[in-house]
Amino acid sequence: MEFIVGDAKEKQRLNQIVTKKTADVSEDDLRFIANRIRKNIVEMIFQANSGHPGGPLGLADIYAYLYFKILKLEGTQRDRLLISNGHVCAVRYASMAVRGQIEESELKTFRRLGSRLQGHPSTKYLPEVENSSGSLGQGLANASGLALGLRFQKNPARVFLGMSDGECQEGMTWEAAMAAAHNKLTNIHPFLDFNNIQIDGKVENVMGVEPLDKKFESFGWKVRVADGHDFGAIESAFTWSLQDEGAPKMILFKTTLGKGVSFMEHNPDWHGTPPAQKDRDAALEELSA
Ligand SMILES: Cc1ncc(C[n+]2csc(CCOP(=O)(O)OP(=O)(O)O)c2C)c(N)n1
Repeated sequence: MEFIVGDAKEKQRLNQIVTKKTADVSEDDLRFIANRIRKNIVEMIFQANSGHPGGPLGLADIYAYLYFKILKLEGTQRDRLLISNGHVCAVRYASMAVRGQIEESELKTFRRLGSRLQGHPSTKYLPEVENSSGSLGQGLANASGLALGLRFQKNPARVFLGMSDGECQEGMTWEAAMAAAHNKLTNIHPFLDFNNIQIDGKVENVMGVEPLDKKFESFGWKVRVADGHDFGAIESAFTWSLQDEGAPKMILFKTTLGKGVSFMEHNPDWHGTPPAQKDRDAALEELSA
């Protein structure tokens, strides 16, 4: 496997982890995986000179957990992972590469014409992403429709969905929330990137969405708020979400935009700005420390 960033020692460690049984993947392994995902995110966006580093870096711990502890990726009963906040797809592609679903070298094609790894995910180019997205606010409706269809077909596949706080400003999210509760969808497992940042600044200043927990509860959902950088909290949140309690469940993951790269953390400027050479060097140095 050719790496786009990282050394032979890392390659050896990754090879060991990838061959482990899911139950044997440790918290230390997950930290290593999340770090590799972060390095790939920085490098691929730098090489493309275009993309969104902030959200993906903030989601790396959750995606490391999903790809190495939860997701079954093969067959008709495979888990479906959809992304509603399509602009964060670098974290998805980087996770797929670290898991071995695609080659890490393919990350170099991110955002290029004709690449499978478009700047917003497209099933036309890469069917593994399960849904095309980029227009915010559609994911919960996509996932709910898919979950209903699977239920009709008596297919036990689980539908995971990445969402964001910024896109809760979209009305369609709330129509879907109403429909999911009405249909008692317990085979959808949405998790929301609750970093209080969007394209133009803090969500609370652009158009506040709080209290998100109470809003989803009032639509008939069960809600849990969890630390999106604590693997213990991530594990117990997904374990909770996967228990059928007769109503859809929403995980609100508190995350830090830009997590792991100190000068990007909490800074909305890094929502959609690629790192320049000096930023890329500083970021990779920090992630390699
Ligand atoms: C329907 C729609 N309106 C506007 C946009 C432009 N847009 C792209 S990202 C973004 C901010 C979304 O907020 P969030 O997902 O919370 O951002 P992040 O946490 O990743 O910084 C906006 C408004 C869009 N992609 N789709």
